[in-house]
Amino acid sequence: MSDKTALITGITGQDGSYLAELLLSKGYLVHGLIRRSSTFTTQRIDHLYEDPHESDARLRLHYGDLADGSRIAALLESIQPDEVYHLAAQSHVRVSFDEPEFTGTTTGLGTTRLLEAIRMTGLPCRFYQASSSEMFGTTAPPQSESSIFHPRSPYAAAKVYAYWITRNYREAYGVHAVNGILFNHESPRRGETFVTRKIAHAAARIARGEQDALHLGNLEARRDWGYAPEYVDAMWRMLQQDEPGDYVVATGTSYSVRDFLGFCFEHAGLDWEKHIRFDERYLRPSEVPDLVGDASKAERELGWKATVHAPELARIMVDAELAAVPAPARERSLTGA
Ligand code: NAP
Ligand code: G4F
Repeated sequence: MSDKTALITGITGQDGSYLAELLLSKGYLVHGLIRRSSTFTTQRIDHLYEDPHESDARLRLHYGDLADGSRIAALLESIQPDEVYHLAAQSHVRVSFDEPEFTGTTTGLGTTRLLEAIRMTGLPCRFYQASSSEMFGTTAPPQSESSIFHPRSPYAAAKVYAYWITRNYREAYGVHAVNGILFNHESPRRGETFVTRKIAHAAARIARGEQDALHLGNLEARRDWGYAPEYVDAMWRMLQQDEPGDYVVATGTSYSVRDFLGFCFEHAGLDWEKHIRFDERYLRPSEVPDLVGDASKAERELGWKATVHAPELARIMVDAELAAVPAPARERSLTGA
């Protein structure tokens, strides 16, 4: 068991919740940064809750926001983490076209605020940056650590900036900072407006007779979809290396949105073609057509390899939706996300 201390930004998100579970299971003291909100946002980590009045609580939450550099520095000073996993971001590509400036200041500059706080406090902590396969954009697959970036959205442009500022703090100041270039990874905890969760949720509702149609955009885009719990293990492995580096994390297989629809609806006993409607509001001004990762460096150096691929992932996600208490339709058609 480890006696290390970690700080996770984005602990209330999909990846943050799985990473918190993983680190707690390894004996870490886990601190999480959460945003103040008028309603609770901790649903994904409620099962990990420990009474903060108990002195041996291993999970501790702190209010803070990526826009607030002085708060981040004060937290680092008091927590003194050995490892910082920076996962917080405005993470929705389609939304980033509506909110490009906000996406830049959180997804891009948020990384600088954390790295600068590490530099100013002089902490010898290790730093993980949640980089993204979106950075490759239109670069032809398979994409690896040496592939060229061609960002196709404000989100991807912000992630390219964050990738390079992470490398810069490594080269300029010797910070043990790594980029995990993760391809799409999904789970039953995936945000409800990402396409896999949207499809799995609708398939379960249609199977139960609670709705009839699902509106989607581009069905031809291809993604390399993996299983989120496996991907947070790769993050941890990266920070255990003696030398910091950058790693692609992916399954190496790609399927179209149309394929994923087929996997989910077939598993729910449905013919997807009877239920899908096109809605142009879900199209992006510029699209990323085809992502397939080459994760051979991660396999070689981290001993990491994906085992769950899209067909099994679809079954996991639909089963979780079918087992869940029926919930309202979650398609946010007013927003186009
Ligand atoms: P997610 O579910 O959208 O979670 C994002 C997290 O960031 C949430 O905890 C959110 O808090 C927090 N956050 C957003 N803005 C913030 C702010 N201004 N200050 C503080 N916290 C803020 O994302 P995810 O799927 O877990 O992804 C984790 C990271 O990996 C993100 O950086 C994402 O861009 C990146 N990534 C994801 C994938 C993927 O396929 N999932 C692939 C590559 C890279 P609230 O709960 O309050 O909203
Ligand atoms: O599920 P998506 O919204 O994920 P996207 O854009 O690939 O981004 C996700 O993965 C990135 C890694 O490559 C992360 F960095 C990022 O944070 C996020 O987690 O869309 C997947 C594909 C797109 O091509 C989109 O155009 O599905 C297509 N799509 C078709 N109809 C739709 C819809 N996407 C959404 N969200 N909603 C639709 O109705």
